[in-house]
Amino acid sequence: MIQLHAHDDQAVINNVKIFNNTITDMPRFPAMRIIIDNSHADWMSGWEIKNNIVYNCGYLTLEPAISFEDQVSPRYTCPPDFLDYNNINGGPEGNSMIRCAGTNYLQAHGQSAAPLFVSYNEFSQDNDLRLLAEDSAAKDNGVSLAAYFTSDKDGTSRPQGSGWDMGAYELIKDVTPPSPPIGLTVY
Ligand SMILES: [Ca+2]
Repeated sequence: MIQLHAHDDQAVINNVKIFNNTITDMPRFPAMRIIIDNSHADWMSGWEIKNNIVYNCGYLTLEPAISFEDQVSPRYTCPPDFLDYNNINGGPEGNSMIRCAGTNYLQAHGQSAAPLFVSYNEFSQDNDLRLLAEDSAAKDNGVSLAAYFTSDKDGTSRPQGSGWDMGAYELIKDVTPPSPPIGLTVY
């Protein structure tokens, strides 16, 4: 879980960037939880949360996948473009919602289908969370963050294919041509 908590009048949390993470298997808790209970109105200046995959986090209808909580009162609305291009799917037990001070928040360019990983079993330590070529949720659906970085967790340069992938790994296209047929008899 990524949790940030601003809890006194000196605490302002600005310019937080959460980019291209893959977060899985935290059912019953949000993958990201941001809490404010101070008096600053400008606490979210410069925030960007983009290109992340959040899968099987949150809890059914009860706990969102990403939660922004204002414990004083709902004094703000989430800015319209700071949280976008994320692939959020509830998976077996989780939730796909983003909640901002009690209101559900919809991304302009979000993806809600389940990402297809190379291997995945719930709670397994052996999962390979790279994308399968058949994936259509996260592959090529991200936004360019080249102003900040241009490679993935493995060092592969981004983008590959037609666009940035969501999540920690950029799918490397298989460009090897098929082998010629052998043993072929022409009649
Ligand atoms: Ca790509």
